[in-house]
Amino acid sequence: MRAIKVWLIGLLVATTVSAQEKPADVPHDMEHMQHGGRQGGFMQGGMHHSVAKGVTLQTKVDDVTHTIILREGPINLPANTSHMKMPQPPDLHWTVPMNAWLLAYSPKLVDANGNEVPGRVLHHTAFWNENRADFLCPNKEEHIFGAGGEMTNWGQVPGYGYRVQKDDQIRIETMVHNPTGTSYEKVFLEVRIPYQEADASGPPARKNYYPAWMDAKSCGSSSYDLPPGKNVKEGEVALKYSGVLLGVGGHMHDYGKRIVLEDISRKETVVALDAKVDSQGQLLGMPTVTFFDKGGYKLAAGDVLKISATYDNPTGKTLPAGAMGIIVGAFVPNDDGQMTSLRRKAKPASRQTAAISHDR
Ligand SMILES: [Cu+2]
Repeated sequence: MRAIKVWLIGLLVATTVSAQEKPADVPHDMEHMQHGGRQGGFMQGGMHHSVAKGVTLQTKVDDVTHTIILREGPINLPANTSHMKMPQPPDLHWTVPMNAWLLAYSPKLVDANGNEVPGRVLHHTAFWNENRADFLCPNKEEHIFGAGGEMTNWGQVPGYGYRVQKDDQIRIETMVHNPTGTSYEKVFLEVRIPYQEADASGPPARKNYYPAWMDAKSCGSSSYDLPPGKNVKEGEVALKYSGVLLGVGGHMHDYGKRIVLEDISRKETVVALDAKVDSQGQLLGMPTVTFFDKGGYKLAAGDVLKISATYDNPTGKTLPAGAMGIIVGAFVPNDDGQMTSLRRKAKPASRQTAAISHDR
C-alpha cells in the first residue's frame, strides 16, 4: 500500500524585481480582519502585521480530473523582508461546493506567468474547517492542511480521505516573507486538492481520517519567540479517542533541529523527526514516518502525548514568532461515530473578513 508521502518540490526560478504595493495600514490582528488569535490561531494571532491589498481566493473545480484548485494572490514579495515587515494576506474563505472526501494537498507558489517561486517565501499557510472543532484541541477549528517553506506535498492515503460537507467554510490563513535576495511580484499560492464525491455512484466510500496537529504549544497559538542558542519547547495533549495514526510528518521553521512525539502514558517514543536544514540552518524539509505496514500506530483514549521541539538559533538574537513545533498526522478513530459531535456551526463573524472571488 502506498503510504502518506511527503517530498520537497524543487525550486529554482528567478523573476523580476518590483516595488511592493503599498499596504493598507491596518493591524492584522484586528477582530474583524483576523480572528486567528481569538480562535487560538495558528500563526498571526496577536501579531501586528499590515494587510496586503488585493489578495483574493479563486476557486476552480475540475470535475473531469476530480481536482479542486485554490489560488490565493496576487502577493508581492520584496527581497530580504521578514514576516513582521511584510504585508500579509487577510484570512480568506473557501465554501466547499459538494459532499466529498478531500484526498491530498499539493501546494506550490507561482508567479503571474506560471513560473515556480521558491517555497522558502511561504512562512506557512493553514487551512481550517470552521464547521468542525479539532479533535485534539476543541478550542480550535479543525486544522485540515498546512504547509511551510518546506512545501510539503501530501499524497493520497489509499482507501482514506478527509470528509467535508457542502457549504463547509474553510478558512485559509497565510503568512509570507522573503529571506532571499530576489524580489518576487504577483505571486500566487496554488493548492491542488484531488477529491472523491460522496453523493455520486462510483468508487466505494472512503474511510475517514482526521488531521492530528500535535503541537509543542499544546492547544495554544502555535508560534513562539525563538531565543538565541539551543531551545527546547515541550507541550502535552490528552487524547480522548482510541484509534490509530496512519503516519506523521512535521512542521518546524528555520534553525529547527528535531521534533519528538512521545506517548507518556505508555512511556513510548512514537516518532522522532530530524529537520533537514542547509548550512545556514534554513529549513529544507521534515521527514515523514508511516505506520501503515503495522496497521497503524495504536493510541488509546486517555493517553497523554508529549511533543518536544528542539531548535538551535545561531543569530544571537530572539526571533519574534520565529518558531513552531508541530507533528502532523492522520488519525483514524476506532469509532468514527464519536467524531460527529465535533461538527458545529461556523461563527458568522468570521465570514466578514475578506474579499473573496469565486470563479467556479
Ligand atoms: Cu509555521
